[in-house]
Amino acid sequence: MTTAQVTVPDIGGAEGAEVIEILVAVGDEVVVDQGLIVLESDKASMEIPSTLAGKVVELLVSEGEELAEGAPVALIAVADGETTADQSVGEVEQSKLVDASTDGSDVDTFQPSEETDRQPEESTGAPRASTSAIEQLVVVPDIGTDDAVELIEVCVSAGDSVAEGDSLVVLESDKASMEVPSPLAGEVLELLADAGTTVSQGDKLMTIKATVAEQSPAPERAKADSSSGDSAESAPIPKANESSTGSQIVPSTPAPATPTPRVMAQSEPATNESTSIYAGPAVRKLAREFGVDLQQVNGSGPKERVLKEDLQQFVKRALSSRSAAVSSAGPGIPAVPDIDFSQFGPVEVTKRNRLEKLTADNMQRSWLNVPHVTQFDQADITELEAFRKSMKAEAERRDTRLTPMPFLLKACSVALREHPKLASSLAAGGDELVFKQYCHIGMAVDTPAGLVVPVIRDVDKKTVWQLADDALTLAHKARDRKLAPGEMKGGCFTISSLGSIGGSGFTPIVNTPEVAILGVSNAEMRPVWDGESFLPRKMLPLALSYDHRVINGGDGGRFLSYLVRLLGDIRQLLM
Ligand code: CAO
Repeated sequence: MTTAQVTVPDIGGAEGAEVIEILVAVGDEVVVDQGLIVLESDKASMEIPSTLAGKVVELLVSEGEELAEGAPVALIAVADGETTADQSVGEVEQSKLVDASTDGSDVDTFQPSEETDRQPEESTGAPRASTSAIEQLVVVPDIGTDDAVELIEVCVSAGDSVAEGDSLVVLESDKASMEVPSPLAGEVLELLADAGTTVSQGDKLMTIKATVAEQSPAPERAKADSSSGDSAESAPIPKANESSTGSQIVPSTPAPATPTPRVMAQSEPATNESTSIYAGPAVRKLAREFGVDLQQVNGSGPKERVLKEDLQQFVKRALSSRSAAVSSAGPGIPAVPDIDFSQFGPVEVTKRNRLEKLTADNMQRSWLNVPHVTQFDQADITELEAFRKSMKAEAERRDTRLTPMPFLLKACSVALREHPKLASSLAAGGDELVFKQYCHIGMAVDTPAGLVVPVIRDVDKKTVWQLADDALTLAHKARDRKLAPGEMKGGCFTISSLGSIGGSGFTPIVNTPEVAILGVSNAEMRPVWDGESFLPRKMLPLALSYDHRVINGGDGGRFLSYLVRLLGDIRQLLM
């Protein structure tokens, strides 16, 4: 019994190919040409067959490992006298191939003749070669049917350089779709078939100017010394390599090349989840590396073929939605799945600006951290409105605008003075409450760029006219994007007024680290029962949202009722 090593043969120039599958286990009996492992490069996947018959003694590779030509694959124990260099000559088979080229005529061009049969080579040494160029016609291979099939994609253009194994075209029958790989490396000279046409076996696809290696006699392979029991290396020689090397084996007028098609998808039930989608080997490899299930990726290529760009987009989207979820939602909060809406109809995607993204983060942080409660009430502002309107001329004379906002600001400052908890903030991880001896109130402003909240300072110390000026100035600055960062800081409480926009009510989100916010909706005339009759009154809907960790229902209710009273009789603001 002798132990011999099987090594990786010439794999068509691939610098490193990944072991994606190990097909045998230690102790298995293998025969010559039986697949040992499957390698995948960015160009093709290929099975590395055993060059020896015997028992697998040791596997020298593991899945995921990158191998290059000459790397040891397995140790095989062979019966004495069985190990011959001739037996060790094997072929690399493209994995997942349809065996469409069993007919010798298909591959005549690349099959060594008796006279030109490759001599056994030394160890893993590739044949020494020089180069020359020939023009090669590529035709449709045996595709397992006599019927014409559709050419659904031409993957190359004239002038493109292709490596052996690169996809040239994609064909589709009613049973399966398959890639036709380039049987040789070279430059595409001319395309002879268009996408959308139907083709049959033997039809011309394209011509490729091939750069072929002219093989010079290889040195004799060192034979295993079976009597001494030493290990001997044997490197299988890939069929793919034969196809592109050796001037002896390329006729002066080359016969058409009939590459072996690679099945991409079959209409029959798929045995593994990724076989029922259209994708080339490079895309499949990439998908495996990223752990992406190709079933989830929408293909934008012909016949929904998954392209590399589709995969990149998918990964990009998955990463951004995940990082957004982790950064703003924290661990443990499941991310909302990222949906490709184009699967339902046409879409247009626009970038969100910085302000919008910042607002989104702030909102989500607040929503997730603060247990919100919202209370509703209505203030009778009939008198306030009458007074406000009576002061319009004066407002114009002062070059300002007297909307309900300055009255709301003033009323809130008075209500906050009476109920300071509503202007407090939580600190020290919830152990302390900070009461502020100032009264700065934020005012939400709707701008074309997004929502901003400038802060009006010392509201309690200002007159209604001053507050009207401040509100007007800050709203203009916000819309002109001229607010300084300091003008948006330090608020104790926020007013968000949608009154001029409309709506009868909404639940605002607390602007943390504040603990309460007032939502103001559209004031309307309503019939109000005074105990004897219905009276037409201008009613202002108010909604108070608060942080229930700090403000309980009683606090909120008392604050809101007090505010309603103040707005109902603004003379109290003087008290
Ligand atoms: N009910 C009825 N009318 C109202 C009203 C209310 N609650 N509030 C304001 N109005 C009236 C004003 O009186 C004014 O009319 P007149 O000129 O006849 O007096 C008109 O609506 C327009 O007011 P305005 O919006 O220009 O001024 P404002 O002081 O009321 O509001 C501002 C200023 C900056 C708060 C407001 O323009 C704004 O941007 N609001 C949106 C805030 C927002 O988006 N909040 C949501 C945040 S959460 O997504």
